[in-house]
Amino acid sequence: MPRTKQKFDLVIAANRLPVDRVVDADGEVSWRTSPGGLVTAMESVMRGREGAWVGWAGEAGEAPEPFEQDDMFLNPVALSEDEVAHYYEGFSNDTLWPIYHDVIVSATFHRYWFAAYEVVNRRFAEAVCEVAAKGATVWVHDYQLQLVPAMVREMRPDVRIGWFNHIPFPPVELFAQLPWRRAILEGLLGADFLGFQRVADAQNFIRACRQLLSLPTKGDTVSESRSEGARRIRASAVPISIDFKGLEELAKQPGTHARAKEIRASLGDPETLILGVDRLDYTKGIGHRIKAYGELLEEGRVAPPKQMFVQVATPSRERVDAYRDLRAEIEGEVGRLNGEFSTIGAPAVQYLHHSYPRNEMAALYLAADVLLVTPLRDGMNLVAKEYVTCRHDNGGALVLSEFTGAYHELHQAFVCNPHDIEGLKQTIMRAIETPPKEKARLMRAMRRRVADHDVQHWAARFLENLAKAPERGGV
Ligand code: ADQ
Repeated sequence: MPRTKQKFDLVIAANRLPVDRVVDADGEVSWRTSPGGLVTAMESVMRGREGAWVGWAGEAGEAPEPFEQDDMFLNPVALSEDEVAHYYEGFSNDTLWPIYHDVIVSATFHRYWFAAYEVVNRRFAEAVCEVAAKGATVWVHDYQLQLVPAMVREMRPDVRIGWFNHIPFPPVELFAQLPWRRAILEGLLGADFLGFQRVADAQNFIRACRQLLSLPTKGDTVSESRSEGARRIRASAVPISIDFKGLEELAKQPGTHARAKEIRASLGDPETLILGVDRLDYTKGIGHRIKAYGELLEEGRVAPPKQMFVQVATPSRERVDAYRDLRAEIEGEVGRLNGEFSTIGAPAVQYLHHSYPRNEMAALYLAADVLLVTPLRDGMNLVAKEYVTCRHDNGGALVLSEFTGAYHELHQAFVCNPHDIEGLKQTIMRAIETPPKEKARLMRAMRRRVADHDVQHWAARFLENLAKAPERGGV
């Protein structure tokens, strides 16, 4: 039985709905829109259209009834406890995530995880079809939903289907390890347009279709013939961004400036405040960064309280073994450095395992003289873009790994290879020591790039490409 008769021209499908459930003191349940970039981007494209969002509400068990929130229709998908463990923590985060991030940790393969992934993807596809108007545009997000495009196409050949990958797409040599590689490629080929963060990601996908499915490819398109006729599918780079205007505005508020000052003061007004902000994930290169910083401390090239290092590590995926191990490893190393190099009132590494509201993040960015972004592999890395957006004073310096999507846009960063500890140490020192005038020039150029290519531009560009596929979109 369909739970709703309402139909929409634009349907978004993502693992999570853009809302969090909140229960007030009287036990009253309500929903709060989560302040992500994706929501802002979707708000901009949904203006003037009838839009719906399909996703999981974040708690195992029965799904809430469809509801409206901030002018968006939300169609929740249910996940049982087992499905959360097998589809989400298992296949998505312990099979696909490592394979798609260069196998930094080894991937785990279980047939029953993939079985759950298929079941859940079908449930998402059905929830999409339930709310899609005739000829609607369907935009599927990310690696958790790679089978959805073909499933939707099978049920609803009338709709236009796009998929965007927020994470890298691996080289075929790594992708080929997946026992379910064929099913995944065929799932994705149900789309009209596939968007990736980097040109290399799109090329990896095209190469996988050619080598593993023996399909003809030409430039950025793959040709596929089914009984219903031949189709051409386009795959290209549409790098994601952030809400530049919204975040810059927040960073300009006097309250944010006052808080940034307060943060510096509470750290003893160091000469240089160095910051790291990441989800606690093994892809982010937090260990490499701490190793490099530890050696700089040992060599006396940095020392508290003159240089202070703040590492914010957001709790993440704590039920997956590799993440528990990583946390223990990072916290052990931070403890060792603090035992050795802290002085009373001045820790060598100030480590914060918390989530913060957006205004606190903006204040941290404003307070930091150097931001360290050192992933071993990262689809884009929005933290880098957020930092330059907040630096409307043209202050600060960005150290950026060449293994991020952001590296392909932010050419004026202090670029590093995080595996090269010696090189990373030198880059950190350069970021600290480069004269402010030169740093301001670099920052200005990076800010221009993000301002011109914000998240609203990204969403419009994706939809334009989807509308024109298999031809190129003009935006
Ligand atoms: P993530 O791997 O989560 O995203 P990232 O792009 O850096 O990585 O985004 C993290 C977001 O979380 C940022 O908006 C940041 O401000 C926020 N955040 C981090 N720490 C926080 C904290 N302690 N408190 C509050 N907020 C915090 C995936 C891919 C990326 C890709 C994005 C978007 O892995 O490569 O850039 O999707 O496509």
